[in-house]
Amino acid sequence: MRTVTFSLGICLLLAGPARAVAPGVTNVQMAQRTDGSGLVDITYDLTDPDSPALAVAVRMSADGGANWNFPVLNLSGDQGQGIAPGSGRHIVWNAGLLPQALDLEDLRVQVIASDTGILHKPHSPRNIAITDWSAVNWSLPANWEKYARADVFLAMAADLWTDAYRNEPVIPRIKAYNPDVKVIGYISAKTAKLSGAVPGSSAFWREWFVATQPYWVSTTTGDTAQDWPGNVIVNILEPDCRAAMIRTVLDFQRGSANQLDGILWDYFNHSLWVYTEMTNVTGDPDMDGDGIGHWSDPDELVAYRAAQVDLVTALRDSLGQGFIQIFNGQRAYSDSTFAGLADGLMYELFPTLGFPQPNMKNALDPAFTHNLYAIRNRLRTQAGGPYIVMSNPWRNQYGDHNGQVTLLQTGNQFRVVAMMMGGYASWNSHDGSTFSYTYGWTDNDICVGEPVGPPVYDGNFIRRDFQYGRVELEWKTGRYPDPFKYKVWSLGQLVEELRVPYHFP
Ligand SMILES: [Ca+2]
Ligand SMILES: [Ca+2]
Repeated sequence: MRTVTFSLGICLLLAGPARAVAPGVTNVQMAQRTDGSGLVDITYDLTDPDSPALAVAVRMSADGGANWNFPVLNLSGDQGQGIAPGSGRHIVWNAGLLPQALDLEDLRVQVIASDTGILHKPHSPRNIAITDWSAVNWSLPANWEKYARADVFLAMAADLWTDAYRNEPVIPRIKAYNPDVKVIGYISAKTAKLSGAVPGSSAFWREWFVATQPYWVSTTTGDTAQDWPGNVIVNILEPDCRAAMIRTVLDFQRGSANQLDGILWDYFNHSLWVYTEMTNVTGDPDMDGDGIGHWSDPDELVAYRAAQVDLVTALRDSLGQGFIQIFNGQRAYSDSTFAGLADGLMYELFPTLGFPQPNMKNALDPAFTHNLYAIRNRLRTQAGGPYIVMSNPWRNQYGDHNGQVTLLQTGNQFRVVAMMMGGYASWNSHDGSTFSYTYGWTDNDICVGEPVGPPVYDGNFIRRDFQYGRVELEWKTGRYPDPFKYKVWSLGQLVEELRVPYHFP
């Protein structure tokens, strides 16, 4: 006997910023049929005078509306894409299909409509990051709503702060859809772009170029040091250089309509990293000017690492304890003292940097010193963190014995890791371009509520239970890109499985 009890249905009108007419949802009702079918009818009225078709998603709360994280499964009818406005729209929830009986005193429902095609389905735990460093058109209202879906958004600070958007409140518009999203801006921790030499280029990179130009690093042969074509290395060993960098960040953070929640420092390694294929620069960087190249100069390396600490501390002194600082780069992956300065870490080629082979297995191995659980415990919490973001722009293609190639969603794989250790999985569009960080989204929004305990290890298996479901991981090679099989269950129903070569649903 399955019992489903409802006390209340409420509606949500998703208030959008000024634009064309936003959709309206009213008169939301939910009623269980009394014929023993286990079917539940959800009805609502949908208005939008200037949009013929809307995207409609449903959310539910089992705790009186405190959290909208109750799984929404087995819906049919007027939900999804292409729903025409009208009264008496009708969704059928086949609760009777669930393998697990429900006994809910106070289940509430929200119907959320979008006229830009975004389905605001629930995802819980809140562990979705979006990394997008491409040139996003922030004039498009559809993009405000699209990026608002993430819990953490790693944006390009220079784009949000550039002339076109400096006075346009893009971040407030994103937050009108999701006040909880953290918008983190990419900042270079060690270089300036030569493109900033041109007045009229990006306002941020222009000011950054001018402010740091007196502190460019020379090589042992007198060349201008670059770590990547078009990126000159600036001398963070110089206190005035660090001050110029911080001042530039403050200028834009305070002078822009777009106030970031934090920045991503790109990046902090134990020593400089320079792209080895670069042919137009001779010699090694020499930051302290003693004629000894960076990597052969122990004093310089010590000073370089101390300068990183000073950079982070100076920004915290300026913008406060609550301003998020996420570190990219390998130093914090293994330097626990340095990690203690960070609110979050980014693994931009997860899990291939920082974890020895088998890399994915070591990332989740409590016996490996720098495993993700240990690292998470080293980070600051004063700014709402820790935020550990796992990203990877590489495509994960599985070729089976018949030569059939399947593109796996790496974000879905990383989400399993994020669910185990309380991190953030980043999806990528995998548009095929090399090394591009672009918006991707899961093909399967998962909702299992909050974790109810730590992961449980048993041989080759790891399991973690959540309020409304569980995740189960079974090791294969432990090596990315084919480290493990997994299953995710929600209300007793299998909602996602990776069992190469199958990908379900
Ligand atoms: Ca509309
Ligand atoms: Ca030197």
